[in-house]
Amino acid sequence: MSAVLCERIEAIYQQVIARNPGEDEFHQAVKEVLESLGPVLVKYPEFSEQKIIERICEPERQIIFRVPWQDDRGEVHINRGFRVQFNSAIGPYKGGLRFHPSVYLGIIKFLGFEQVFKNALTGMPIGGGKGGSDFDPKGRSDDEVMRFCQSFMTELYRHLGEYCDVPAGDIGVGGREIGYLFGQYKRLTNRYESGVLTGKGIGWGGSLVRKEATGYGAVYFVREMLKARKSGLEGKSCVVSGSGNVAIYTIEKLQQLGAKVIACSDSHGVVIHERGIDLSLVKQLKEVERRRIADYATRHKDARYLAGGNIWEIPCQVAMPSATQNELNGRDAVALVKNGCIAVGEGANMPTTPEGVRVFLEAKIAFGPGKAANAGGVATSALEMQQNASRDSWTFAYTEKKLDEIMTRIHADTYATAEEFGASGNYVAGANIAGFINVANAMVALGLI
Ligand code: NDP
Ligand code: 2IT
Repeated sequence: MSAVLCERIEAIYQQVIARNPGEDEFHQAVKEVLESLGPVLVKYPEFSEQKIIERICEPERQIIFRVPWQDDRGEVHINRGFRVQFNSAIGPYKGGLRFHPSVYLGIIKFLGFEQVFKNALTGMPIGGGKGGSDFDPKGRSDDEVMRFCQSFMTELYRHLGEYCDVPAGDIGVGGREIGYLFGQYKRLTNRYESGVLTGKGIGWGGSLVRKEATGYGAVYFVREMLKARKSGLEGKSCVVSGSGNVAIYTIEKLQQLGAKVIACSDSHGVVIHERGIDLSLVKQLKEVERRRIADYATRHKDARYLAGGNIWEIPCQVAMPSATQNELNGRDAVALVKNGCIAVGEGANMPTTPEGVRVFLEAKIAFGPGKAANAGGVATSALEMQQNASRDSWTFAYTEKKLDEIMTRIHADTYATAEEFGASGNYVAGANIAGFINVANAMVALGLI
């Protein structure tokens, strides 16, 4: 890359920092993509002329709103709601909603930015967006969660639509929340508009495999990375961080493909079970009882629980960070590589810090970045939209096969793109470049809008 080009990209990055002060996660996500784009600008000068990078870093629309609600004792609470409609060049805005106390604009913007490229990689006609709230669902009753969701949707509904913006779940938003949100949307609009939300229940417009899709898809991506290295998942020891939606179905598919998962976690600690994680117990604790993972060890006497423990210190061959952003740092990456880890697949969004990513790339282990590895969730959301549009519903086997084909193709595309742009084996570069080119071409074609 020429010095002039480097300077130009650095200047764009500095402008992003200046225009979006204090939004560290957003800066981090932008930097990682911009670092890959030098060779793209050399090949496609029209992207520079049209200022595509500058435009892609600026969301098309950002909505911030008050969400008042009452708890079961009648006390009034005020939360903040967000929806960042980042880019609609290739389809309606599409991306999840996150309910977690750590949510602020910088988190939603980093997630929305990632979503733009991830969605483009799926090959489906979906633009990028993300939303959520600093509401903490932990310890709240179903009634409280319902009242919150109804209040949240009472403002958000006017910005949504199957041809405009289609939210889904993310941290703290699963089937229960999507139900309450869809119910309120339906009531406010007097329309049974199934395609306005994805992750719906089976029986009211949902798709089979959507619940499993992110985790299953991440495992398919790792399977493909290992295949490219003439290896496979059979018999591999794995650790999976988190114990939410993505982690649970990552563990399920790893086990189905003959791997052995020895540890998982939640925000309080890590559970280690050398003879293999008992997934039905994790599902019971997390999906049914909504309890802490610590309870796992009280029910299995040969399992160990480490309060506040670090899951990345456990020796394994495959690591799948599936909890949250920046949960795996440079030191953790060094420990994993030293202990013999050969593959990392990011089920979560941006779980590895930039130092961690550098360690993995330098060690030349198979590293699948979230944009590519966790795209199975949103891809299956797009399959749900297809079923809604055609008023059809597909079988589990048919839908899962489509998911597998999509993940296999994303792997092939990111691998080939990395090769083409002189970054052989680097899926970070491959994913950033392939996703960017798809969106940038559409933006050029649509003119200056
Ligand atoms: P869930 O809410 O179902 O589960 C989240 C899990 O991560 C829980 O075990 C939670 O522990 C843990 N976690 C969350 N925040 C933190 C934190 N700050 N520190 C430590 N642990 C934390 O969410 P999902 O499984 O849906 O999402 C997990 C990740 O996957 C996120 O990064 C999300 O953006 C990403 N993702 C999700 C997709 C989806 O379809 N759901 C699609 C693509 C990516 P605890 O219960 O203790 O908080
Ligand atoms: O990060 C993600 O891709 C998601 N949370 C899923 C988004 C979606 O619209 O299914």
